[in-house]
Amino acid sequence: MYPRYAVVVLMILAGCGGASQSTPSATDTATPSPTATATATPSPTPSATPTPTPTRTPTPEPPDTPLGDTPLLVYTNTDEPEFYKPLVEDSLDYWESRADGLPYRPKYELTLAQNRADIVIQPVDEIEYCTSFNETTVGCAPLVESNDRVNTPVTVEVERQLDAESARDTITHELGHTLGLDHGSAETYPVMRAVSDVSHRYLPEFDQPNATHRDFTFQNRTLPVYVDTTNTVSSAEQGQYMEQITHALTYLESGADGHMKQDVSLPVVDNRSNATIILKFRDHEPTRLGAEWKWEGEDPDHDGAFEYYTKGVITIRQSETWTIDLHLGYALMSIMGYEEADMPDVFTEDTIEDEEWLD
Ligand SMILES: [Ca+2]
Ligand SMILES: [Ca+2]
Repeated sequence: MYPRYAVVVLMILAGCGGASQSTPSATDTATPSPTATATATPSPTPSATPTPTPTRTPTPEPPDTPLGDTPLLVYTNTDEPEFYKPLVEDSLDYWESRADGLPYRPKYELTLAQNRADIVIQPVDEIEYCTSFNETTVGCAPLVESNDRVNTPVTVEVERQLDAESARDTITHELGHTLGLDHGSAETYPVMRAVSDVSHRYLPEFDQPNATHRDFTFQNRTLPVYVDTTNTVSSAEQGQYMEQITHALTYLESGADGHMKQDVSLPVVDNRSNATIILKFRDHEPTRLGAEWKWEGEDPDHDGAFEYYTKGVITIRQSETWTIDLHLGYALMSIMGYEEADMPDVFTEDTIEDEEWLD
């Protein structure tokens, strides 16, 4: 989602022309006449007081834009100039080439001198404040309208984790706000849409440990299980299946003979949408015997790997009902992040004889 605009700081530009006050020069003193008789000392003749020359007050020329005269100088405050420079150039070109329909005409120039900048492009780890912002906000800039007078530089924030295309679109969108465009302009300028899909790039400093490197692949230790036997298990078999399933779940909940490193809770639930684990059954195929599992997860650091799982789906294909608990236990421990070497032997022995295990 794009941001809304932030508060514009208004400043009155006061004219400060006016005459300066001259100090009159010292008065001359008349020399007394050299006669013995006292004569009246003539009054000193005051010198003329200079007339101050009024300074002409120039009529200020209005600046080309509320941000100042063009070209507006744009500085990007980043240690990744090679990433941002082409994106910023694209964004500036976008608006320069559409100047005719804009509230005022922009002309831009990149600068390497931050102290001369009219506009600073500022990549940030996170947008921390913006009008109407929320956690999905990826950019922020002030809305600068034609009659505004603003303190420059104005800052255009963009989240660093955006990939090149999303960063460019976001910078373009935010520059649109500095040109006085709000989200109502989206019909003419689609880039001004309030909400847009964005993509992220992987930045090593934001890396979080992947699920496969954590002790437990889920965030929560309670994994509700939904058993889906629709069209696959006859009502006559339901009891046997549930006995096997319950055996596997309670075995893991009780620690799997010391092999579980965490306390887990695996309640069976009636509602599929409440479940973290979905258990399904399929007909036995000779080449696909046993359990298959897959998972979904979240990738908050955008490195292409899940940091934690949110859902697991286990499908069991078996010819022997009595092996369901073994297949299920193995699949569950695998989804939770356990290697085979860390599982109880009964799950991994070549010849499964669990008649004794299930008692
Ligand atoms: Ca990671
Ligand atoms: Ca990740």
